[in-house]
Amino acid sequence: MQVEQTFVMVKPDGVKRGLIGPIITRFEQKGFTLAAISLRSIDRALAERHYGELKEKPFFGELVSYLTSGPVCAMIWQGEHAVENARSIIGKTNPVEATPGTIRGDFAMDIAGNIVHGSDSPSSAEREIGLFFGSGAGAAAAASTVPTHLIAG
Ligand code: IDP
Repeated sequence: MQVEQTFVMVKPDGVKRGLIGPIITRFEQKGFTLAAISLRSIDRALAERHYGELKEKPFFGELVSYLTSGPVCAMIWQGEHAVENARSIIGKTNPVEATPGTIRGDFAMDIAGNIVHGSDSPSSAEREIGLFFGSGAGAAAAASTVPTHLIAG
């Protein structure tokens, strides 16, 4: 079986509120393996590329400002059906609709501050892992027996 990877990011409000630990715990409890982690700031160019699909949305400017408002915690998590399993424990985009027991259902109130991101498909995961960790990082992390800890500016 090929291990699937997904890209997960604790957004600035999640970092500010001290939720990196509880979010990591949820992923570990579910059965995921942490493959890489990086606490870092991101600039507008990276935020715009990450959310490029949403650039026509009326909230795009607000979204980019939100994402660049403080450090984020970028992670690669791996395991079976990693993308779908991550989306399932993260919960719906709008915390109002997110079921209690999901991360957004338990920790967030508002769609503009929904504290965590998870890739929506395996191809998005590959693209986002490349954007945040560099191309080839996913394969290198998958081949490693210990998490790859990366510190970036
Ligand atoms: P997802 O994060 O659940 O995959 P997307 O539709 O890809 O959902 O939206 C990306 C992010 O854009 C959301 O997580 C949220 O932070 C933000 N967002 C989505 N819709 C709105 C909105 O109506 N107002 C403000 N921000 C929004």
